[in-house]
Amino acid sequence: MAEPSSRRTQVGIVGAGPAGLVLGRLLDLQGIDSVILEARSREYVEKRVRAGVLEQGTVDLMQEMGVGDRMLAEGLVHHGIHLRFDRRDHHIAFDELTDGRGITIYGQQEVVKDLIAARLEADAPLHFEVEEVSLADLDSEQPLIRYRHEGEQRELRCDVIAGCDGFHGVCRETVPEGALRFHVRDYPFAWFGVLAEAPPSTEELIYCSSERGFALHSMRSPQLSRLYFQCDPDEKLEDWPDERIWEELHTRLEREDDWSLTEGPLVEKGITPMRAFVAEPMQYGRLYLAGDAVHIVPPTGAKGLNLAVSDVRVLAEALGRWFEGGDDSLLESYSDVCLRRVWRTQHFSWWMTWMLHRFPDDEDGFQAKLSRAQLEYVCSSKAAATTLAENYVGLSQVGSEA
Ligand code: FAS
Ligand code: PHB
Repeated sequence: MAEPSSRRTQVGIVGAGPAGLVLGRLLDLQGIDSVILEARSREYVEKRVRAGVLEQGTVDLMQEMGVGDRMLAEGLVHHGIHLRFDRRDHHIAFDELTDGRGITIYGQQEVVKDLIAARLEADAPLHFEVEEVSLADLDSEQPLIRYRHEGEQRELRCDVIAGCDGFHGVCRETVPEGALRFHVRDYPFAWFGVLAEAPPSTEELIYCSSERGFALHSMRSPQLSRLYFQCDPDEKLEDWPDERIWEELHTRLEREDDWSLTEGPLVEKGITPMRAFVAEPMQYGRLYLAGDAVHIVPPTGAKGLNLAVSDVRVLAEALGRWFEGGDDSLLESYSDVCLRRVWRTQHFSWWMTWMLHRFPDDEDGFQAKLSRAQLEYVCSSKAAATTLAENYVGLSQVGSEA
């Protein structure tokens, strides 16, 4: 068998989702070599419909990285959200509660497209459709990535490896058994998500708690609505014809006045399980895990993508200090620094989820009463509303974060 072709780089990055691509860009801007290896095709990753909300910090970083022009032109800047219950709306005004911070609606696939374009324009290595990725020598000073690409077996020697390959990737699985601790919560429901060719029926997102369960009216553009509703985790797409989907959304999102939800052709449907997951620590030897590869948050807080970006901001700064001046202090504390924000985000996502969803095992309605009390408190107290607002737009600092 032919010898595998081998080369080396400073940082081997597995995965070209938001985590891998932002890390690659941040390293490139510091003159640090990296190679990104992605299992899927470029077309697939640029079409994958996922997150939609960018925190202020993510928006600012996109601009600092020189990839924010299309986001600024096409993204929808929002200054608040609506909480809807008892068929009435309560506006949470982010700008008034957080010295002017807001969010931008800009699909994850658009972020991915912009970052891929910048990577290819910089002529930095990004290989799609790689196969059989495996890692070795993680506790050495020259960890190794083996993979197949274009029919050829290859080896990539690195100074460090960044595991940015998502929840189902290989990197976390490569860490020897017993070296990681896992924290898991599976929620007793999922989200049924649709993308509709219909102008949004609201200027800003509507998070709705109804007797039949949670519903969310989001969007992607003035022509595209993104909608979700809470469903059983074992729901099947084939049991939901378009008519039934719209009927459920109309029922849950109903408002006491003549507001109505505009329908349109459904161009994407999917069921996303609701789970919370954290692996600790987020590093092993010369492997650093980031994004969904090491944590999953329920999407109620719109945090998944933003948390992935927060991880790699820390990692890029740590690698810069180490390659530049040999200072490995931030690399040593990478996991501790990131986990403070990870757990703050887990708490906020859990808090939003229990406040807005119906729990199937809540026979005596005790949980529903607590959720209602919390909703009413958030809608009547500036202090409570500020808690939601500052977490939703993204905290600039968490605890004693460096
Ligand atoms: P990603 O999963 O995005 O990227 C990992 C990349 O690694 C993928 O491109 C994958 O193909 C690649 N990969 C995997 N295994 C590999 C291997 N062996 N070799 C090479 N490459 C490999 N978050 C929100 O905030 N709001 C939402 O509405 C929302 N909806 C979601 C819906 C779904 C179905 C899913 C799965 C997630 C959703 N999320 C949402 C969370 C999502 O946005 C993630 O937080 C975000 O994609 C995290 O980015 P990464 O960590 O880069 O992981
Ligand atoms: C989305 O637009 O996809 C979205 C918005 C807010 C969330 C989750 C998803 O909390």
